[in-house]
Amino acid sequence: MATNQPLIGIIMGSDSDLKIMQDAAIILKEFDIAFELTIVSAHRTPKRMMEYATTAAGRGLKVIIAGAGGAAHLPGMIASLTILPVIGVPIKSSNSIDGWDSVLSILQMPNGVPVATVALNAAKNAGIIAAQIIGTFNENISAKISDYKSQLEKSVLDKVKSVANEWHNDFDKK
Ligand code: RP5
Repeated sequence: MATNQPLIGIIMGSDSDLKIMQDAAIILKEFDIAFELTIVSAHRTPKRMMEYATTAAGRGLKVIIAGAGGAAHLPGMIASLTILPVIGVPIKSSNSIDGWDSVLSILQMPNGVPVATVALNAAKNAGIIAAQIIGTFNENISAKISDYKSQLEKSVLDKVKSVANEWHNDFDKK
């Protein structure tokens, strides 16, 4: 990408979330999209959370990816404080009972304050959605997403071939 200005903010409630949230960063690097990554805790640093959310759009961010576990209030509170789209990543963390607590805390937002919630621990998918949003106004990025999807398709079709070679399947004889 031509600019180093971060377009996506990746935030998480604790450094213990990083092993999951780094997947968002890795895929954004693959797409060559500038991002910033930091810890913002809704419960332990509420003033920092307020400042982060209320300055995000003005600092040039276009999307925020927020991950948290357990009583996972960070994505929803960030969404309440900014006009930017917020993608929530529920994390099965040390204080999470089984992951459902994180999923429901992030998913069940009230009308008017949505958080686009991905699957449990699915930070990679959060990164892909964020890239797709950037791709709506950046042709360079949308071309990269298109290539990524073609690669996904090819990798499955390669597996189809190898399965067909080993196992009889009329569907693949055409
Ligand atoms: C949440 O509590 C964080 O997002 C993290 O998932 C969880 C546990 O945090 P630590 O106790 O590991 O710092 O707020």
